[in-house]
Amino acid sequence: MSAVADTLAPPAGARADWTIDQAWDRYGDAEHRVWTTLYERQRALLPGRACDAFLRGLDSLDLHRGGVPDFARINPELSRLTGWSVVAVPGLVPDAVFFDHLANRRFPSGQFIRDGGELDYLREPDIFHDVFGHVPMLTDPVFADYMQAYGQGGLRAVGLDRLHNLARLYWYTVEFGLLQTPAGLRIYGAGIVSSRAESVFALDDPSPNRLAFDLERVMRTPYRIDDFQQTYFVIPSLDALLDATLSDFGPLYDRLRVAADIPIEAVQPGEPAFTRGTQAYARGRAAAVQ
Ligand code: HBI
Ligand code: FE
Repeated sequence: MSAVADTLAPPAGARADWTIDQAWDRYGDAEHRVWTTLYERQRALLPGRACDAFLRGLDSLDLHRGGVPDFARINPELSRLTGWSVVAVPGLVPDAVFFDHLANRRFPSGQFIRDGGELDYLREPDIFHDVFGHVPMLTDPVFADYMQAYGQGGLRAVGLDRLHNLARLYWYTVEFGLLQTPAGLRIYGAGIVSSRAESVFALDDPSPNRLAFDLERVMRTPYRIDDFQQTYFVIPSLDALLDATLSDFGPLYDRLRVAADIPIEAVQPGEPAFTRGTQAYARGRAAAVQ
């Protein structure tokens, strides 16, 4: 077995594609209560904050009924809408495995749910982040196509050393993306929409930058994994996001090989900015840890 194959070996109990059974009937009352608490908090907060596609998806999948969603119950509707299905995995899976699932319209979701005592802090994506945060957008045909195109692009990039650039594209769109609408900026990113505090911070706080989405700019910009983002990128439409990924990345990758990263809090001269952030939040947090 080659070294790469060994590192791709799934954990005990998981199938070769790293999927496991959701075992929905093994969730206890406490876990169902955590889901319902988190769901009701976000459902009350998100109208006027989450984009229409997200809210429509949330309602069409009926994610409020019966606590932790049973994939066997939501997959038929999700598949009917866009051909996607949710599969359970033990946790983060290797990039190549992750991209292969996306390229085949399978969204890998954590099977565990966070503890009731840590509703707001999350080390690793749990089923609330994955199913409440990511799955409703997969009911939108354009976003569903984007996520598959992203997976296909990831599989192509696995051989190149561009994975960190692709991870930034995922982070600043799928996880922390904002959408421009006639009614103002709206959230489509799963990391924001599944977080009570960041659902407010990302739209209302003067601290972060809110910049116009540009594929190359995003791929040159590092991101935070431990705190609110210092910069959010705004797409003009889901179609524009899909179009950006349908271009040939070859020339882009050649430019990225010699392009320096752009500092996480920078606003480039002349670049379109909805908000030039104060970065007061990030500076306050940095000062607090010294
Ligand atoms: N695995 N289960 C899971 N969920 C993710 O979001 C995930 C992953 N593996 C890799 C990965 N994300 C990153 O490579 C992407 O952010 C690009
Ligand atoms: Fe996620």
